Amino acid sequence: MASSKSSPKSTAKPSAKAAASKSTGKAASGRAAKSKSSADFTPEEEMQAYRDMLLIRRFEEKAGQMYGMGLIGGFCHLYIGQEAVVVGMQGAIGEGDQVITGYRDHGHMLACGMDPKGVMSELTGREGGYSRGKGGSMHMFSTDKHFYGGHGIVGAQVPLGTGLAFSNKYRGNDRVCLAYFGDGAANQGQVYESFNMAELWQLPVIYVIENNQYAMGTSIARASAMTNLSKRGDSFNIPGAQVDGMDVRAVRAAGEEAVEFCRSGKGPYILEMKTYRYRGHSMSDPAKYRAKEEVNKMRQEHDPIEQVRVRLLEGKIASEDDLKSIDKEIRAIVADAAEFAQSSPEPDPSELWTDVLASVEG
Ligand SMILES: Cc1ncc(C[n+]2csc(CCOP(=O)(O)OP(=O)(O)O)c2C)c(N)n1
Ligand SMILES: [Mg+2]
Repeated sequence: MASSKSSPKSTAKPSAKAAASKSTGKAASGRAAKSKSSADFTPEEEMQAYRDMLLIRRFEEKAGQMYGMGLIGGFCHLYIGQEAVVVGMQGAIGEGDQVITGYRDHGHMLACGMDPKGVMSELTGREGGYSRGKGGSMHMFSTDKHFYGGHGIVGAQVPLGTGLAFSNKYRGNDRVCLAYFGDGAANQGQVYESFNMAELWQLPVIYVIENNQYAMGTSIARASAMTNLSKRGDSFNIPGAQVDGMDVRAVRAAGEEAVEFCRSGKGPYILEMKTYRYRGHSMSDPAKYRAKEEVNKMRQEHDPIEQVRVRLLEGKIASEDDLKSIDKEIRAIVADAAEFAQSSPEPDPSELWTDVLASVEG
């Protein structure tokens, strides 16, 4: 359902206590009242964005730590640095809209409102995980939260997301699908087959390209003949925009425009989010292909969470103490998730035979 944009901009500044009481341990998915100009956030929206991005950051830091301790096996791709993209986009969509992405997916799940305990225990391969411990980092789903994975094959989620948009159109609901993929995936053939069909059939899909500048160890400049990814839909007549993906307000504003376009039946839209990942491609990547100074510069000058923190403090929306207590509260949520993920039992061997085939009703 389209988010309401008619609510007047609130001037009330929430107390840290009021803001703290909103915490559920899940990043908020639906949105309440929105500011008039979507590039501006109300104080409540700033607080919520801060909280939602911080939950993802702290969760990922903990996952990295647990991986280092041998508690998480297999692949694990952290989202640290890119938090503003999912939090901003989640603020632009409404209840029932779908999300699908690749393997760098923990942030997307938390932004969709999935339980940190269920995500963390999937990482540790335990029964309490979203795929009952059988999927791991790259294979988690929650149809309740309209999250469709979690896909390890680069670009595979793009035709699947296009299919979700097709189902929306076929069923005549007004839902929009966000199909996220990376700058590396943007060079995949299946992406362009999807673009063609989406435009031909005017499907309600937003292709959110998370351009974090690297595909494993290869920079976009080395791998792409045309680096303005927002124009990759030109030959299909799909409109696109480049967005500062480190600024949650810019992301939500661009997201709202794209959502309005798609929901009104005008077909697909491309958003290129210019973002950056602070960690290596996966936990086994020492990231020797880029200078430490490059990473430090992004962290110091463009960090998405720090930007909101400064606005909260300078606008006197929150004090240092308020922010410290939010951090403490979020660390506790993540610690609980980590504890649950280590105490949940491993799946029973009989589970090897379940969830292999799906039964289709009717
Ligand atoms: C079809 C396919 N080819 C290659 C790989 C190996 N691979 C995994 S991630 C990756 C890089 C993708 O980079 P990008 O799309 O920019 O996403 P990011 O990791 O930066 O989020 C590659 C080549 C794969 N998983 N699937
Ligand atoms: Mg990339």
